[in-house]
Amino acid sequence: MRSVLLGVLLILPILSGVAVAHEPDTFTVIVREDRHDPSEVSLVVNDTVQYYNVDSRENVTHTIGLDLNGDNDFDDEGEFSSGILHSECDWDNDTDCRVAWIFVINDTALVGNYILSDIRSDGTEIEVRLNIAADVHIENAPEIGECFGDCEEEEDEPVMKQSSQTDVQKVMMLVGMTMFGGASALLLAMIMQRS
Ligand SMILES: [Ca+2]
Ligand SMILES: [Ca+2]
Repeated sequence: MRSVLLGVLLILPILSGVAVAHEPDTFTVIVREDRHDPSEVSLVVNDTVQYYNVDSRENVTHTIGLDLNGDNDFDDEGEFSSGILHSECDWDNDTDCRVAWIFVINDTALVGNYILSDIRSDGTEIEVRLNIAADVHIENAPEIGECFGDCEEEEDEPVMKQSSQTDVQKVMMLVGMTMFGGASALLLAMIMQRS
């Protein structure tokens, strides 16, 4: 019994560790004429964030990215961007046209809190936030002992079964003896009555 309990105690933290492990999520940001919905996204490595441009003003495009040196473009060292986002595309004639930036966070080097810029083609600009955290797993789960599994159970259980069988046998014997005693007394009483 103790070993079974020990086994359960060992398994529980592992199960909860699995439960805590992160499933990749996808976050969607709607890029509007005047703002992003939402204006701040917090996610972890292996998640995806997608920025959809729904600003349908004619000839206005958006480019979202990290402008580290503030020179209003995204081509300097350590910078990244969506590329130009249109509100609609004619993919038959322009296969490179994009309405969305699907940013897969697949590198732990991206961990950090960013202030991104959305630079519009009309010269205006807003700042939005993207917070990328490390995907923290429970790494210090209890060590799996040598006796993980059923190595001890077999030693204890037969002993328990044996002792419970013995108890049943004892009870049966007691019942049998009581019945035998009762029958004997009855027989004796009948014999005495006759004589
Ligand atoms: Ca720049
Ligand atoms: Ca530059």
